[in-house]
Amino acid sequence: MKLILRWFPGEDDSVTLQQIKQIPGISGVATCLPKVPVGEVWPLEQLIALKEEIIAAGLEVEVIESVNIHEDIKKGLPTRDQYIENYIKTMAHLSMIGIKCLCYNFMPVFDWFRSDLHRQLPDGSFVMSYRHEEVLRMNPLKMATAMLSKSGGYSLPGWEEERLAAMAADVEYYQSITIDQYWVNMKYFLDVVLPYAEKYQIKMAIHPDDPPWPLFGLPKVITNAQNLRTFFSLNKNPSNGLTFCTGSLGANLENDLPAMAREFAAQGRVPFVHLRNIKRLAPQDFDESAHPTVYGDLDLFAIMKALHDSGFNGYIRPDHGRMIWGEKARPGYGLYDRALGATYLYGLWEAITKLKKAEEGV
Ligand code: CS2
Ligand code: MN
Repeated sequence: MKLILRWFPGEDDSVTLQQIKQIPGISGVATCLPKVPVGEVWPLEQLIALKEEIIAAGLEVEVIESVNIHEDIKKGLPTRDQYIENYIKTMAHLSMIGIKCLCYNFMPVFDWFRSDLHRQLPDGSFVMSYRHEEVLRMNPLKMATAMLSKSGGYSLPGWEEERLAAMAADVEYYQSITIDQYWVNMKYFLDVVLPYAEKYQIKMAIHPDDPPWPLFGLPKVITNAQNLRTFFSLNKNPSNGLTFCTGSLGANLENDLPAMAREFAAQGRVPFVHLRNIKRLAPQDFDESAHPTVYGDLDLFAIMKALHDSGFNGYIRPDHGRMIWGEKARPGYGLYDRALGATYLYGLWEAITKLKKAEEGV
């Protein structure tokens, strides 16, 4: 298991590599080239420079989060082939700098979203929260504008400017296609890309839909165990994997996360894990809470144990953190609470490993 942190290059992060290096147990970062427009090839020179910067700070870079998928691929338009070709070229470049895991998502139109990026709790900390009724009262564009206006000047991952312009038309388009068609579009992408992933020794790791339920008539598919089984049946290539994001999958009350972690990790389908906790206030309302089990509804210990028992040997990162100690940073991606989360996760892993060894009498 390798514990990593997400980091954004090019002065687009309040957190420095030097600070990350000082967090106990962290071996490297998950990163990206946020300025390359979605659908274009990631230039090799920029990737080499990025790697050099990270290595110089004493950290590894083996995970990319994310190379986002052009909307035409998700829509299944004839123009998708050119974007898939670009995606494969990007993968070739990533393999040249030693990337082993590529996180991406197949969420239509927009990435994760919350109704509030800055909700204060009684202890003074700020969390991101989701209230379903509030979201239903907004239209997608209003929601996007609200999200971006609260991002503190940082780019929001998955909320690229060029996507927003076409948002209304995109939402309408997806309302006109069936969920079955969406699966077909996903399979088309996987069938072309996965043989290359295997050749380049890159594990693809799809991120679940966040939140994991239908909204605005958009197709949401990476949401529960049954749909994940469908996803893996689309293409059995060993490079076809999942980013097991507890905060995303865990928002759905019916998802039994330790059981899901066990099932998919035992099949070798989990190269990457995002660990965070959520506190549910109603079936579809939640706050993103501090990482330890006691602060939320997810049993982080049981999830880690399930991964450990299943021989998990991939990358783990603490996911979104709260904003504490007066920190100003990109929503969800400050230093302090993610560092606390990382230390907690590191401790859980050490305890599980040592207890097992003791039980086995090693
Ligand atoms: C988010 C996403 O929940 C999360 O991890 O920060 O931006 C996530 O990185 C992407 O959806 C992965 O493609
Ligand atoms: Mn996540």
